[in-house]
Amino acid sequence: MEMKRVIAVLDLPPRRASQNVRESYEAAAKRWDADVLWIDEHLQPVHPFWQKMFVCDHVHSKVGPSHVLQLDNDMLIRSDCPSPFDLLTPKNFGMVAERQSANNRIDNGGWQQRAQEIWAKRCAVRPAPTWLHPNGGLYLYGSEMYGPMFARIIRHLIPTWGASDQATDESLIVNQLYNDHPGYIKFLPPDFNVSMIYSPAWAINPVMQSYVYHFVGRSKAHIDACHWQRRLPPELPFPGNAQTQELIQQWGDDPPAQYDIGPIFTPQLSANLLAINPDLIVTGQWSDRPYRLDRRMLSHTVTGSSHLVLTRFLLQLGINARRFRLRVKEDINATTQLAGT
Ligand SMILES: [Mn+2]
Repeated sequence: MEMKRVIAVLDLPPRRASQNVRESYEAAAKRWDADVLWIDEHLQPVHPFWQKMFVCDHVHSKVGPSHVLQLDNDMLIRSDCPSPFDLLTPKNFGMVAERQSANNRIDNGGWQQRAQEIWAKRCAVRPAPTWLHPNGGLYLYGSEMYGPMFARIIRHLIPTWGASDQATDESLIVNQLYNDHPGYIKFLPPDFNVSMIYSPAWAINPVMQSYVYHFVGRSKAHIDACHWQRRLPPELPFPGNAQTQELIQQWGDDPPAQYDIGPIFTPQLSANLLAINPDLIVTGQWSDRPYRLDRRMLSHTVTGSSHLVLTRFLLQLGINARRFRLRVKEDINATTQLAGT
């Protein structure tokens, strides 16, 4: 028999989940053959970061051995999001990397390193490598395999006086995982937990451009306005882009695997196409030779600022830039290079 699948959500006052969050989780559970367990009473009289460590055992004792998707209550799941339960077995511990913004440090230092080292010292374990730091909104694990690991984390509660600083749950979990089950840490695609604090342009747009949004910190203000249900035809993050409308008409139910936008300028067309076609690869052409450039690039050529157009274009695609391929045209005689193929 297949193991039970449970979406477990700590939903504590005073910050209960809003209506659209509830509906999007319930709809996802239905599609994924899972149950949602809303935990609306405190599991222990400790900080909510520490209560996250008690969720595994709570689910196990209420439901039995389960494949658990532990979610924060400030996320939205788009109605076409595939099942993360199908991507990993219950023996794996699945999470999404905290590292999500090219404007932040992407080396192995920074506050994550400091946080993991401080918690490692407090708990007398080895600190996990910085780049393993997860975004704490989503964890996917089997309750049987990881119950004992969470129990070992909970043993640190009293000796550390229940400290709740330094990315508490993320650091505690990643350090313990690294010490106990290093071979079982698996990263889900970033689509499964896109931090809205690192994607401010996505946060204020009501049309979701990926599968799971996490409204961290200040970005929570935008959660109520966000549309998790896809419509027919699909809503566009940039509805004013006529070229997208034409392509949607043309493609119908059968979009191509790849589409070329020609010279890179503004991101609206690419952003639209990538947002509504989760498997589409978009290609585009770039050159820093003035005579190869789109006419709209004239002022950037004159002012020597053409690099800003490319940088901005890629940044605005967010994590969907993974599905963008840059064609670089060096000059008239050079062969077209298609990166990644
Ligand atoms: Mn959260």
